Amino acid sequence: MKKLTEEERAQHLPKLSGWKIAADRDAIQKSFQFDDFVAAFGFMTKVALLAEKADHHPEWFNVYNKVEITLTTHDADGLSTRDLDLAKQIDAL
Ligand code: H2B
Repeated sequence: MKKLTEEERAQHLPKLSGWKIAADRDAIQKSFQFDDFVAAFGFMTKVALLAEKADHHPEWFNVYNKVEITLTTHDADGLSTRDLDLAKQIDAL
């Protein structure tokens, strides 16, 4: 797995809605808010199934109705196309 080049970042990252580059590492992050815990956990369950299928897993934090997701590729020590793909799939849920 290769890290995204500067050209790839410039081309693809602006197209992702709501995903921000992390301040302290080479990763993208987005916060999601739901009506309640059941809705948040239902979303996490769907993301977990996508992640397992893609063999690419999020780092995430949940409290009640809020889910914060960080995507990075550990095998590449930074952002790769796998993160872009998973971000798009998450946004399509
Ligand atoms: N998830 C993420 N986010 N980055 C990885 O590099 C990664 C992963 N690697 N899920 C996969 C699993 C790897 O460890 C397994 C062995 O395929």
